[in-house]
Amino acid sequence: MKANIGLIGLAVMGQNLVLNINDNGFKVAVYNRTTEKTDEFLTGPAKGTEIVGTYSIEDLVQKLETPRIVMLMVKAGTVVDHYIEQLVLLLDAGDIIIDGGNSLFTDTDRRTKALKEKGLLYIGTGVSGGEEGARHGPSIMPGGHPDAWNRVKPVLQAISAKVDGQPCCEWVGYGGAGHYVKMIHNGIEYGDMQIICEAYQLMSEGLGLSADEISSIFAEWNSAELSSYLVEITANILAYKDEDGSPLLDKILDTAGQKGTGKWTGINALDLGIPLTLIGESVFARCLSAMKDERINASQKLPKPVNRFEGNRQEALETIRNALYASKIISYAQGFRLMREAAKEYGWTLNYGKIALMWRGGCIIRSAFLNDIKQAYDSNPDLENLLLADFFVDAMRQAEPGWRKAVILSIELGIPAPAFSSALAFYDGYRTARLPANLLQAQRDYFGAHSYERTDRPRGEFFHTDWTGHGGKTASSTYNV
Ligand code: NBP
Repeated sequence: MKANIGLIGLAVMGQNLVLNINDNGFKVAVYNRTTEKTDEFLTGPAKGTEIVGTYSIEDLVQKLETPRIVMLMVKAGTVVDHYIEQLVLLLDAGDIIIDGGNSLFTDTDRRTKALKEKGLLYIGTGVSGGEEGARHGPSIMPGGHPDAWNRVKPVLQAISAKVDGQPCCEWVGYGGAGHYVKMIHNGIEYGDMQIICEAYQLMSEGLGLSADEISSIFAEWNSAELSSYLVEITANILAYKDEDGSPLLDKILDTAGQKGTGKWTGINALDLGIPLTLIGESVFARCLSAMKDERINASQKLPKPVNRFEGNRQEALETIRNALYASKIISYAQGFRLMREAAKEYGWTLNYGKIALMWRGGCIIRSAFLNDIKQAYDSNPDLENLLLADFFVDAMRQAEPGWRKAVILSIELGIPAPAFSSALAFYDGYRTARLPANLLQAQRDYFGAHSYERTDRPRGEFFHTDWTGHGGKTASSTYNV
């Protein structure tokens, strides 16, 4: 009997997805560049299963039923192109290639179009949930050639996580749409992690709480509106002891790594002109953390405020909880706003409620809060911004006073809270009808004759002033970048 699907790439994600697909009653053939890994997999985790090993791409393709489905679970970038080039020579029209790695959405767009020319159907799908998710049910965000969807839907929905019986896997849109939504997911993941880290530092350095005390606080927060996988694992991490009985966390070097999806999200936001401040700050916070030696040097030369926390701890904890919740709302509002702009720019019809549902289970950012987002979009699919949904208007109203106090506390104590504070600055800007950009436009016109619009004249009419009395009358073009 031929295999239903072939999978290339037997690292952590590939191996676990294959076992998951096998558990769901589909026969899988596998291939990996390093053949020892294939052998180790077949004699180890895959022992006793129906999984078939192959040692060449030709053999893998021959072992598949037609029309064929080949899934790539390899390092993003040129490795994906390398495998596509080989597969194109072996596959027939109507066969499907799925890239389940973290590919850049513009690469997926390019590949979808190029393979369509050759009669092949390409899917670029986000897969989130790490090792555990891949094994027991990840969140899956497929996009690409729509004709491939009905054929791969039974497999992808079967292996995905389920929430209230619904699969966390739905068709996202044409070309790079699936990988785009996965990129935004990862950006939001960066943001969620950063705000949790800021809460942790305020509690440890600011309020002087121990790792065990902070662990209990996160565990308690995990039972209400902040309930999420990342808060849950944070409580576990803080409670984890090294061999000598002290918290392992205290011994972990404070330099963060990154693989690029947060950076891509920030770059895309800059390209589309959408403020994505919280994710941007989260990427920069990782960059700053990596400048360890420079920071050590600066810590000896640049004195910190001598202020100490002297208030009521319980009240301060409540303000930090407010800051975490409000900042999280800002981050998701910014991320969904960026998706809305991308849909317009790239011609996609994105279903934001379904995206929230896909993220509700299986993935790293899964949280109770995504239900509230889904409900907001269910009641108004054209919602311009999550911050304008009644539920979030109320939530922000309640959290704002505490959030402001937590930011003030961080400033007074000299503890960095870039995501908490920039989110608050964004919020204050977003709900301000008149910003100081009038002065900015005047400055641009003064030095560069860039012209400005007037509040007492219709929009679209541009004026230039000779501010010094010795400038010319010629204005610059009024294009916006
Ligand atoms: P990796 O991202 O580490 O990729 C390992 C796979 O790529 C192996 O099969 C490896 O083959 C193959 N590979 C490499 Br590396 N260079 C190659 C080359 N030059 N030619 C052929 N094959 C090559 O594995 P992963 O962490 O399982 O992730 C797989 C994909 O899923 C990535 O795109 C990743 O970004 C994405 N992802 C990862 C996670 C996660 O939590 N790890 C979560 C979600 C998505 P070899 O065995 O011969 O070296």
